[in-house]
Amino acid sequence: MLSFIHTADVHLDAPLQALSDVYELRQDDFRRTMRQIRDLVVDRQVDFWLVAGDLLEYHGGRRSTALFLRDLFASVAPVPVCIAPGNHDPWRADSFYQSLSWPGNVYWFTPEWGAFEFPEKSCVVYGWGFPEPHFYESPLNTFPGKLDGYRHHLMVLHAHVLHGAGEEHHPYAPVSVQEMADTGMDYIALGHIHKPMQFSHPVKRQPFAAYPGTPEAITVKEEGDRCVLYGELDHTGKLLLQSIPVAQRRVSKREITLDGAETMEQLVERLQCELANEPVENLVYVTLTGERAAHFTPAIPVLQQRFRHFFLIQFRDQTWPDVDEEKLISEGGVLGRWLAKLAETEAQAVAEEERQIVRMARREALARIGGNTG
Ligand SMILES: [Mn+2]
Repeated sequence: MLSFIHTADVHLDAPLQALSDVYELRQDDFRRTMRQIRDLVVDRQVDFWLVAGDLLEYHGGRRSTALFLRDLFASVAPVPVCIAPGNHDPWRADSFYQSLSWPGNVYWFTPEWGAFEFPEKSCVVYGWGFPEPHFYESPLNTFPGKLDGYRHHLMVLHAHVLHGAGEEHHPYAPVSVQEMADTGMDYIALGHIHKPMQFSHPVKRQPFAAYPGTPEAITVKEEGDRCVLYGELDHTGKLLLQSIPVAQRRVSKREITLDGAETMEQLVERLQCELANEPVENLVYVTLTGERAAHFTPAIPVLQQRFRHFFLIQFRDQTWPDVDEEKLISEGGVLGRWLAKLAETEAQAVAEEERQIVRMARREALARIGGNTG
């Protein structure tokens, strides 16, 4: 049996401007998550730690963070740490990947295909790394093939797995599921896509490649549990994959309607009620939505202040005022004609999707008319 921990897309030292004053605290979270992954590697006594790129940013990555990684990787020795650079951390002469001296258990993949042999485990780990932030071809075009005489074959690769037609010119190493299957790997540890995803082998009908997703949320889109993958490969090549949550904090996106609130006090009370069960350590993104009294515009700075006990909370106002649409339309002014046109378009919409878009436009129009441009 062979086992591994698969990590990707940690994006240490990424320029996350939206975090403003909690940026360094988040960087501390990211490093803590890396330490937690290290503990999994040690506690589960895995054979490999596979890191599929976008680990430490090429632009803005700090020497101290590189030193942190060096010490962290040294602490799992002799477990091999196999790293394939991605588009955010390409294999460049002036990157810390090349300028720092790394412990002997760290194996770097480069723009020349690499194959590290571990005879005592009867395993080869193959990999390739980005030379530049963009790479328009499939790196698998130049894969030299499997080595003979080994039972297990693993690959580490930062790449964009193609899903449909028209994506062939993707700038981040586009590869197809068929190309991956043709390599004959038991498992391909992928990086790049921040959403967890597994790919089934077209013949064997079992997972053989996967994106673990970000282990700690980078953007507001990365909600809920964030994980690394633990994998076990038995002697017949059967693969077991398990997601293990590791994130320090979760992103929580909330849509909250004003529900008739027309004073700040009523609104704060409503939000207190809605957010009562929200853990304070989360990154909370609240969108205020629904109709509101035309005379009342929520004061966002007041909300930010009143809910500052959250680690991070951001409010966005997408409410629309209860302006009298029919009255405006009957008066026939420019605003009335705008609303009449939108109502007509909505009535004529054939597809539900089209209707949704027109409704969004109508809300936007009402918000502008009500003087709130969000
Ligand atoms: Mn990437």
